[in-house]
Amino acid sequence: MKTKEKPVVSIVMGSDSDLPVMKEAIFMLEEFGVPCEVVLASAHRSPDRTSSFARNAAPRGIKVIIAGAGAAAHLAGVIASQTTLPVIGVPINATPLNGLDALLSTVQMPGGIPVATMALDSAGAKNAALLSVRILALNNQQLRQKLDEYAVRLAKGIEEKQEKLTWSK
Ligand code: RP5
Repeated sequence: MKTKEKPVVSIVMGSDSDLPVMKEAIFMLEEFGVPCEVVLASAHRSPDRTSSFARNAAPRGIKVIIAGAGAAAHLAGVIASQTTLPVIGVPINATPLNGLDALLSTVQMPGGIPVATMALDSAGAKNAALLSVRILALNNQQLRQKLDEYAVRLAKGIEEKQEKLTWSK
């Protein structure tokens, strides 16, 4: 998938079966007006494509990489080993191990190769996008403002829920 604007965030997925989860990251980046691209590359099934993607991301102007994968999820780590861009990993529940396999494979990187590992599944995909925005906002005042407004909306949402809250013993 390509956008009209030059993408600054790459959302990489190990399989098209990861899209229902990773679309949360796409939606969130759209909400913040951050142009992204969506790339299919598998650490195990297409290692050359993954390597080529990782090595060419920075020269193409990509600033942050989000990598979502399930099973023995080495995608984020393999990408992080071939770029100095920040890499955010989203572990996905895709096997009978309920995502524990992907979580451990993504989070437990050896010292020297960092991967910022998010929560499993949709919350992780959403937070990966928000973390990308926070990184980009370090030198983008407009994005910082949008993050502040987003935080206000979150807080208001809780207050509204409080108003509607009913309970009985
Ligand atoms: C991983 O294996 C993918 O990221 C996906 O989560 C999982 C299953 O892939 P499919 O068999 O659905 O293509 O590489």
